Amino acid sequence: MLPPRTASAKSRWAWFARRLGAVLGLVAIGLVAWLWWASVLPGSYSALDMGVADFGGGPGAEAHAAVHGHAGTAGTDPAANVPVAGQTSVPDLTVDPDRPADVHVELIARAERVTPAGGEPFDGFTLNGSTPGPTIRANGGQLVEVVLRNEDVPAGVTAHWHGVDVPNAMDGVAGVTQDAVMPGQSFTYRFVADQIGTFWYHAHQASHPQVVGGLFGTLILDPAPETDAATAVAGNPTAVDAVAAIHTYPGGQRTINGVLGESHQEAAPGDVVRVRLINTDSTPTSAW
Ligand SMILES: [Cu+2]
Repeated sequence: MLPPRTASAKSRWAWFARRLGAVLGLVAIGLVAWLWWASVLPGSYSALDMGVADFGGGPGAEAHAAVHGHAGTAGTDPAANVPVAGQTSVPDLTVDPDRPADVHVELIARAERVTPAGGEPFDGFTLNGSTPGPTIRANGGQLVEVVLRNEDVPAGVTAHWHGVDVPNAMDGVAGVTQDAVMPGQSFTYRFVADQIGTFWYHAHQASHPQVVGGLFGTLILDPAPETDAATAVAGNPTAVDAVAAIHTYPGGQRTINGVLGESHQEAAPGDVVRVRLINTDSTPTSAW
């Protein structure tokens, strides 16, 4: 639209100035909107795609960056895994490889149709054919060795020991402390049970679908028989030691140890009952 022909030169100039201001304002808003949009997180993200390596600024960082000059595959390319003075590579943070295992467990991860007891089937995951996976038990001071084999979980798997301080290479964080264990591969976890208590383990690769879908189990670390803690437990005998892993499977199926609804634990009057309650969901839960 043009300014009215009868308008004076001055008002014509004001008319153009107003429109120019409006156009520049729109351009500025568009630029800000584009910058905002370009800065948001990507629509998809894979933990396998490690992006640009950040070597920090500590001693040897520049040499390390030079050795691992390529981004994104540090630790996966044996030729690039060259030790640098003053630095320790995560895969080297392990327990003594020569120490024999006290507890040895094999876990086989599969993608399959799962029907929890009393529930509805869904496309989920199992460890050794069931979910939850087997309960792993060890005594304080024992070396726990778990071989995790991925039979056919397409996205790959890992095992993370929830709440347990393990050597960093054993922490099971795909893309950070190890690569995901892809179908046909295996990874051996070894750690010493230095903490006593009730823990659990779960997949830490594509964690949301995998943990919800069944890749988890419980880990019970008991006091070593000769310790004060063991004496305290012995002095207060526990007649029943029950594990209650609470988990919500797809479709909102609330379970205890993989079974829908109420679970009952028998005990005689006067018995001391220990219930190891584990919430394996990522939301708070009520228990009574
Ligand atoms: Cu966890």
